[in-house]
Amino acid sequence: MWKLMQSYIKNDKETIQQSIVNHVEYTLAKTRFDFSIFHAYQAISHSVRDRLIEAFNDTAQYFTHHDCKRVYYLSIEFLMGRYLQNALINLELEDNYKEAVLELGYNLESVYEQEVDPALGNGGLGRLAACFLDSMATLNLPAWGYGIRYSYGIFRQLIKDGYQYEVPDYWLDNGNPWEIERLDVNYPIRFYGYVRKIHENGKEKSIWEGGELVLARAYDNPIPGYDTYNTINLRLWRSLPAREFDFNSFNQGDYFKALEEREKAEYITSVLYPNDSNYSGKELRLKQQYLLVCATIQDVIRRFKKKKRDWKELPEKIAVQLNDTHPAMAIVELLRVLIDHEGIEIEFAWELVYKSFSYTNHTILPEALEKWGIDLLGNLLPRHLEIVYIINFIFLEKVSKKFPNDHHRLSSLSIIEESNPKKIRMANLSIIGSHAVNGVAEIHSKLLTTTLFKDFYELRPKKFQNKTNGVTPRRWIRCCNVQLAQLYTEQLGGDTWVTDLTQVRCLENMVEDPDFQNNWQRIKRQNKEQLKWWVKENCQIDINIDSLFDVQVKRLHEYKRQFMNILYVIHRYLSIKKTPADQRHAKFLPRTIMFGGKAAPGYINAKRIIKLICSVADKVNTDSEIGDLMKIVYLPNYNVSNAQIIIPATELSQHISTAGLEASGTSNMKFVMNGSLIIGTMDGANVEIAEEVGKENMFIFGALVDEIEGLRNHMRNTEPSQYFPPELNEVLQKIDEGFFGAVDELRELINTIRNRNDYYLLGADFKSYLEAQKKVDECYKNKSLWTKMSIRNAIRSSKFSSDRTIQQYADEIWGVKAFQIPNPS
Ligand code: 26Y
Repeated sequence: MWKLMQSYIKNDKETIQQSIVNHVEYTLAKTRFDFSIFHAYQAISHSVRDRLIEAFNDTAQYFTHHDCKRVYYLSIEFLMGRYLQNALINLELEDNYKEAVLELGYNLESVYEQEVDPALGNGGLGRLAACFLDSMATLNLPAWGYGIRYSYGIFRQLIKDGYQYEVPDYWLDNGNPWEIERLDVNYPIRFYGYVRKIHENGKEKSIWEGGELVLARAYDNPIPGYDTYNTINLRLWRSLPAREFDFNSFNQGDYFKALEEREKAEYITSVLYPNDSNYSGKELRLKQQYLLVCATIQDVIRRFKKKKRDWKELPEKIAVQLNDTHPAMAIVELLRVLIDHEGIEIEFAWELVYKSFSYTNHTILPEALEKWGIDLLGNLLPRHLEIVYIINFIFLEKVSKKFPNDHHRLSSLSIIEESNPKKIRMANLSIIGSHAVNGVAEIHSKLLTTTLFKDFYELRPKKFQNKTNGVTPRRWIRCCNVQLAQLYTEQLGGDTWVTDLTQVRCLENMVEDPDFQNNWQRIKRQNKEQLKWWVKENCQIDINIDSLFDVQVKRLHEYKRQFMNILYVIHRYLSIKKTPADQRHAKFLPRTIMFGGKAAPGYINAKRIIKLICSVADKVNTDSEIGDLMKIVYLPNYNVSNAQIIIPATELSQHISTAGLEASGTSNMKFVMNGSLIIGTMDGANVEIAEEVGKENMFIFGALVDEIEGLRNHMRNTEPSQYFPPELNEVLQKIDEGFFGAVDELRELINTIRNRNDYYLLGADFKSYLEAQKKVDECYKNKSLWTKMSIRNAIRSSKFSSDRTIQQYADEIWGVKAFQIPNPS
């Protein structure tokens, strides 16, 4: 019988201090009489980790004892951000530590700053996985995340002379107090080799052998839930040389060569690919994917087999969620293990597989869809290629029964693209191998069924679902906006809103309350002060605290249209210049326009957009006629920690993608929760935000998704100078004349929208963007109106809690129930 032991750890101030000091002395081997803030951070983290580990072990035991169905969330990226504050808040120990640490001579907030950001992700998809872990822990779901422990996370971005420089992010330099290295959890991973066929009991058997072996070692990262003792796990794999020695090379005396070969194994998990929009079929990337998948499936099966049971129970005991197609080889890998190692008949094995898997799509951009060349795949994973062909054959047979002689349909549904060379379409494999497929916002899920996956939808309409994204209110309100959190707690008479965000809706009756409005404004102002300080420190620019803080932070991409934003900024600048000096302050409201985000290292146009923004910033910020009417800032190295400062300080945030192209967006949700107003298009989750907060509380503009095709045709058939509004032509001409310098590269940039190839329709949306901006200015003049709109945005945003999202996944896709471990204290 499972029994909960009394917790060994006390959380009074003295015990906490003792544990910190012990770690200083015995873990770090530093003297307890004099230690730096960095060592304080390390010792505090170890002390918090001790508290996590108890709960972590108990939770694992509890799940095993109850033999619950488990969820495995597979993702090639987890963009976790800093741990310490989040862990303390989820354990409800922040106040205890604050006091304890202060007496030891340190301010806890400064200690937080010591932590490097574990940035094992690019952007939206990786951060979503991190929010989901927090919600799965908080909702007491028996869930684990599986990913890769890259030695280098996303690069650190430096901006020099208006150009982006990429610096490697060796985040493990100072060790990682949060992880638990599992020396005893190592799985062999094979690459290359060949498939040998043998006959056993009249049946053909496939044996994959030869090639190279490496090991995947587990590193566990405890994830505490909020207001629960449950603590789940993020298991990250690191590649290591296999233990077997290559005796041949050693015996032939080529000792160093043999060692060199071994060292190569470590390279597999060394670096995160910094591209999130343009697929390129690199072998190393496929090795990373396979390592994740192969180690995870071995781990999952080992856990399933701990108890003696029938294979038919597999889908009742496991649910595997694929975060996009990156881990989709798991489908083939599980099938391979079942048929080749466990000797299960393929039809039955296949049923077990697709009932266990589900797949989330995050983009409809064709250039981001994964397709592996069959040569590359067949060379690295020969048995998997065979199995893909078998899956495809069985699947297409069924299709042709339903749609005889429909070759067009068959070729669009096929896993194999009949190009030269042939390619494996990972999205098709993922759909065929899953019982549920979902998009990440209503409009995106709808587009999947009507465009990209139309043929699949016609085949199995019930497979397709929507799960609108969400973000965790723990990190994105409670941690990053402490004062707003306090206000909510005071007003609602408790902090249960942190796990039930729908409660803040009750504050609707406070919208008109002048005291509440004042508090609201005071909090925003303090957050603005903090950002002002950050900007001074990191960009050496003084910004006007009374100006409107206007922010666009996200990965640089043409479809996200940072380009359109800066073109508008130029227009605004030119308009100020044209206005007589004595009328400028009456006519224009001061604005601070901030941009931030990384460009993929090889994405030339994205880098040109950064250059344009910085060139305009240079010109405007040093123009004495402008003064503090306008400042432009490029916030360097946008990441999770900076976002926690930027988002609460923002008054207007921009989500202005061409309709149909942003699957969801998640920062839009974070901004709204923190009382920012949105200027945006009817795209991604903006559409649902408008439903929740009311269109009248946003600045919506631009073409709708059904208008895009018509506009593109119009654009291709019209002279750009005629189809562009005059304001845009003027701006483009200024850039062309060299008004902002860097003529050659900026001309290349503007040529991407001239010459009838304005694919992202900046020209078509520019006019309505100008009008929306005008409304922003009018509205900001009326402080009380703006404040009311801001409050309404925040208190109507509860739909976008990832708790809601995860509950829907649990009920409608995974079929898992909560198991809450009783609190021992
Ligand atoms: C294959 C490779 C080039 C690749 C690597 C990373 C392709 C895509 C990605 C990442 C995509 C991503 O982050 N997508 C974003 O996912 C968010 C979470 O669902 C969405 O909110 C956002 O709209 C979408 O762009």
